[in-house]
Amino acid sequence: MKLKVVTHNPGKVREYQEALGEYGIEMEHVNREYAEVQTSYLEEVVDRGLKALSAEGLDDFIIDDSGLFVDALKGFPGVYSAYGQKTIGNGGILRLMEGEEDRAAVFKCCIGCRIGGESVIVTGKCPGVILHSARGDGGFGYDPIFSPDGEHSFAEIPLEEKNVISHRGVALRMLVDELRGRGFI
Ligand code: ITT
Repeated sequence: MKLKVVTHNPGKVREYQEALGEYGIEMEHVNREYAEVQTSYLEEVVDRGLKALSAEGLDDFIIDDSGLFVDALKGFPGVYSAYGQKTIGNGGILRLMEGEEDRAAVFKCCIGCRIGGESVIVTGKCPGVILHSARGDGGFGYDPIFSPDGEHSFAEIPLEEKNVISHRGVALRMLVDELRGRGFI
C-alpha cells in the first residue's frame, strides 16, 4: 500500500518510511501547501488540514503537525515551532533558556491520516529536557537541543532508536493500531 505524506519536511518522511515500511506501506513524499489554521491545538490544525485536502480530492495521505513545548517558556515555541525554528532557531531557544534550571519540555506530534474515505487523528508525546548546548548532527529541526533522557540528544541517536521513543514514534504506533483495527493493514 502507498500513503502520501503531505509535508515540506523530508525528515518526517524518513521517519514514516522507517516506521511503516515493515507493514508493507510505502511512503510517497508530496511537497505541497495546505491551509494551517492559527490555533493553540495541533489536533485542530490537523483536522482542518485533512478536511481541506480531502475536499481537494486527495485520499490515502498523512499530514503531521508537531511542536516542542518548553515548560520554562510557558509552552513556547509549541504551535509556533516551525516559525521559531525559522526565526530564532535552536540558538535562540538555548539563549532564552540561559540560566534556567527547569529544563523540562515535551515534544508532541499529531498525525492525521485520510484512508479509504475515513479519517484517523492520533497524538503522541515524548517528555525530555532542553540541553545546555546543541549536540549531534543527525535528525532535523530541534533534535540537537532536545534530549529524552537528559544525556543524548535526538540528533545523536540512530533513527530507529528515535522512533522507539519519540513523539512521532508513539503517534505512529497508535496510527498502526487504528489502521489494523479498521482492516487497512
Ligand atoms: P510541514 O508542516 O510541512 O509538515 P514543518 O517542518 O513546518 O513541516 P511542523 O509545523 O509540524 O512541520 O513542525 C514544527 C517545527 O518543529 C519544525 O521546525 C520542525 O522542524 C520541528 N519538528 C517537528 N518534528 C520534529 C522532530 O521530530 N524533531 C525535531 N524537530 C521537529
